[in-house]
Amino acid sequence: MATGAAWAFAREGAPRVAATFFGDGASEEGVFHESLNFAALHRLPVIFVCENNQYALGSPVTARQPSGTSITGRARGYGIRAEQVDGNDVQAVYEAAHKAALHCREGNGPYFLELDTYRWREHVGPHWDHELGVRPQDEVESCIERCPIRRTTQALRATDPGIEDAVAAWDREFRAEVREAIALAKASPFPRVEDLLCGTYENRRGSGQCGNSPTARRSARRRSSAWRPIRPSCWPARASTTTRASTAPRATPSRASGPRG
Ligand SMILES: Cc1ncc(C[n+]2csc(CCOP(=O)(O)OP(=O)(O)O)c2C)c(N)n1
Ligand SMILES: [Mg+2]
Repeated sequence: MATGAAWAFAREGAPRVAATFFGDGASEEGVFHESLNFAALHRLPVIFVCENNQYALGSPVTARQPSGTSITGRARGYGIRAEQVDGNDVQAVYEAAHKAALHCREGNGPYFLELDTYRWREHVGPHWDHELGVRPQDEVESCIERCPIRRTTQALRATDPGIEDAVAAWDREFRAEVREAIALAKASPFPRVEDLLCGTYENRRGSGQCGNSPTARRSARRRSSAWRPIRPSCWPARASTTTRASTAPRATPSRASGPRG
């Protein structure tokens, strides 16, 4: 999508840069290579940011990619300027991102950043997974030592000892924000099946409305002539389909069957 957006910027001569963020596992998808090739060929203003947290689900990068190779190296193979950065060093990431944006704005084509970091917990959810044998506990502990928030806080303290009050205020503010987000999520209803494709296809009006609103219904009618999204079998049948399908029970999303990734 970012490559497409960058193509549009380039065609329209817009002074804009697209950026896309994805994992080390995502870099093994075919579309990754297609996008890099296309962006390099057309010198598109797009920054590819790979957050390499060393795992895809519970599978380490060393078990998935040949030794002696790197994701940055693969990007360079397409002739793209690419840099591997300590992703847990906020200042280094800032400087690399600045350089990447400048490179794109000056019409030099795409830029690739591989940010080395680490995922402390399981792929989806709040639990530790080293007890399940996914990875060794000492690996997790040594990576926690590199916590980017702690490192940045220490760096700020070193330059300005008077920053302590501000740090404590940020801590309170962010913890309150997370608590509120959790409370809001728990109090919210599950999304409706009708909203499954919300945001998947272009909403020409850009209203951002989903589901069963008059605007969404109008835009769905307009879309239906141009796009034919695959209807998942759990969807309620359309009135015009066969008797068997139209009497099929309507699927109700539940926690157990909700999307996991
Ligand atoms: C196109 C596609 N292929 C496969 C999956 C299944 N899947 C979900 S997450 C995941 C691993 C992603 O790894 P990574 O990009 O490193 O993300 P992380 O696990 O670090 O969050 C896979 C294979 C998917 N959701 N979509
Ligand atoms: Mg990953």
